[in-house]
Amino acid sequence: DKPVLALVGATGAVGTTMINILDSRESVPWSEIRLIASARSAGKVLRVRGEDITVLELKPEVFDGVDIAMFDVPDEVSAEWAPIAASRGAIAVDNSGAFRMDPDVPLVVPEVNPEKVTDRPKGIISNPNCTTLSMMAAMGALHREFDLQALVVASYQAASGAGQPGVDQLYAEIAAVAGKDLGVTGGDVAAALTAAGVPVGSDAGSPFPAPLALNVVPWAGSVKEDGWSSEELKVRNEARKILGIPELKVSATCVRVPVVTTHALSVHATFGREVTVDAARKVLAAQPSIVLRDDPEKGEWPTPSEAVGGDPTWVGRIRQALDFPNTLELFVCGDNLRKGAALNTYEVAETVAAAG
Ligand code: 2RA
Repeated sequence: DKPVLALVGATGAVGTTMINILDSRESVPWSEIRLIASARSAGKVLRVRGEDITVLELKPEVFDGVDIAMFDVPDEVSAEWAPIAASRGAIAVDNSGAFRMDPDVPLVVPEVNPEKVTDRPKGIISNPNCTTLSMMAAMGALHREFDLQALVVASYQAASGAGQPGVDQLYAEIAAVAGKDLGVTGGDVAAALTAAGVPVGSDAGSPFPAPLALNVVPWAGSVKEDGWSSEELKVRNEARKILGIPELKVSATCVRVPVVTTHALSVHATFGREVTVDAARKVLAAQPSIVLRDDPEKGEWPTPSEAVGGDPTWVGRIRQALDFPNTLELFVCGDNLRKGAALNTYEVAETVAAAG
């Protein structure tokens, strides 16, 4: 019999993208798709693959008969409910941060470590953070060929990484400054936002600690030791776990930019084996989930606005670092709601289903 799939968090930003992905699949391996959300959203009717489905309230019984339950909910909701789903016999594929670094929970990117889906003692599989995930297909392919040793990464993260509130905030900020001549300096954006009644800073209720319109903010996530952000540590720890290189040297700086959706990363990658730009291009071009867009003379490189809404990771600006042997510079763009979240979660669910 075909398995039963559940989607927990069906009405959120990632849940909505998940339904788009289900709709766009030519065929699906599920006998039933169950939509689950908090009491507030329960009872809503959503159309999935041409069928109206009523959203069920998150309760232990809704997992009865479910084979695979995808979770797109906050960390604390996953921490409580993924084990409940597992205790009811479902395999939970969780997109929160609750279990990613748990040694008994695999952290899976199907292009990199699909074999890990069967190694799940807790009945839970984790999906990586969207920032890490945006570069994993590319780095996994390059690692297989050239033996990755070190990564220095700067992210350019979109507002929707902070969910629907992040999207709403960026649009409100853009509306507040649009059509205004703030002068050659760009003026005092914070003052312009405050004057327009748009909150500035976390204390005022913005998902961002500083104005994002006409600005970049070198911060994402929460404060960790020694000045690091949680987001930067996730890039390091998750990259090591997914690639299976516990000693991988990683240093990241995570930056929020005024882009609605699609994270970009500037990557400085050092390899143990000799690598050339041509060899790297060949490896990347052979990956079905990667679009190579790398012809600077023709003005071709990846940008978030081209990558958004699609499944592939876009890679370009591949250069041999001038002063670092066996080191490449590259620029990667990936839709943080699709491959960065919903798509990878769904691909993990498909991989679990295919593994039986
Ligand atoms: C962000 N990576 O972009 C986070 C979301 N998971 O804020």
